[in-house]
Amino acid sequence: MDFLTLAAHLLSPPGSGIHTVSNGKERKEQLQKTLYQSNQADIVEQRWKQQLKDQLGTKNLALLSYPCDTGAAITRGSNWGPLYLRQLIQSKNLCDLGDVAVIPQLLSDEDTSEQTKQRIAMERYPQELRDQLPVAPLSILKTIAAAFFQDYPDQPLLTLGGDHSLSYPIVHGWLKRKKREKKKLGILHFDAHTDLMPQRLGIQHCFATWAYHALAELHSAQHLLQVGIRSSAQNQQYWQQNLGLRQIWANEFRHKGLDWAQAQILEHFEKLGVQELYLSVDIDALDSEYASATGTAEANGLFPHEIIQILQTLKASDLVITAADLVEVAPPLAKENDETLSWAQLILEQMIGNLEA
Ligand SMILES: [Mn+2]
Repeated sequence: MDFLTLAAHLLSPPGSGIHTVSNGKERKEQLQKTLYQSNQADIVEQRWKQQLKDQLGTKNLALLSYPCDTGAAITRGSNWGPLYLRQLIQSKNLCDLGDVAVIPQLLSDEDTSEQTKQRIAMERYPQELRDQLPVAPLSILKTIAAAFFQDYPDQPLLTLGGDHSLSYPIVHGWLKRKKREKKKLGILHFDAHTDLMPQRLGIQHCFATWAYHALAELHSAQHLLQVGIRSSAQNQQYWQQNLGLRQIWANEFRHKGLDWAQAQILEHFEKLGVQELYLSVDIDALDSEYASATGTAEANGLFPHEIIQILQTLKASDLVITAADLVEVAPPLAKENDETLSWAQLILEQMIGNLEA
């Protein structure tokens, strides 16, 4: 099935991915008024689909929202990330793919019973497509991402999360399509955590495992570079020796400085001959002083300007970022005078600057 056909069944207009009837609908209506000058469902749907048709296949940045945190644990709330972040993006000429239409009690189809899948398909999909379409959020994302990169390989994609589990399905689709062009590919990953577990409590695909699964699909483990790590059951040596990837931990970053870190990142990817990068930014890479509205905030992290400057340096280099995500921003966890969203906005603007041609 092509992307547009899938989008009609698996995505919904920006803001509508969290099913709200009365509670919590104000922000959705506000966003849709801003984007489509209406909050009437049928008009919003019509204008969203028209814009999609006009913008798909151009070089305009495609934006996908994943309003789901079922893949997280500890403290939730990042399902509201996209609705808040979308409102902060000023950039014109976006190709807004909309929201993954989320059933918040589910994660992956493989973890969902046949009975449940059938019941949801009956509710959501036309009869002829019921046994073909996924129902759980991560599985929907995997199908959508694969179709997007297949149909529009030259259009950059930014995904707003949501919890970090979203990165694997996107990276999977990105790698699969780009490998066909024999491109040399790498992943740059900012995070306080490694996300390198093969599984967590028996769940294969969740926020703590995405990088492990992405690693297996890269040309070699060295093609994944993690920056900002500081909360891990194992030390740096363990990860680098056992899995073979490259990490820059937050303490080393602080000790040796931003200029050192920038040079390391550039040199590392250049030495491998990497041409295109996937960028994943977990907001908890930032020090908890700057990012407390997130599920697992950690002290002693990076400063916003450090991430921004690294991205500016990349922009000036030959390394091109063609897909990216910003994850784990959880607005409901914000305390009084919290500035997480302002810092996230600054980083997001730089990310968009990197992705736009
Ligand atoms: Mn993470």
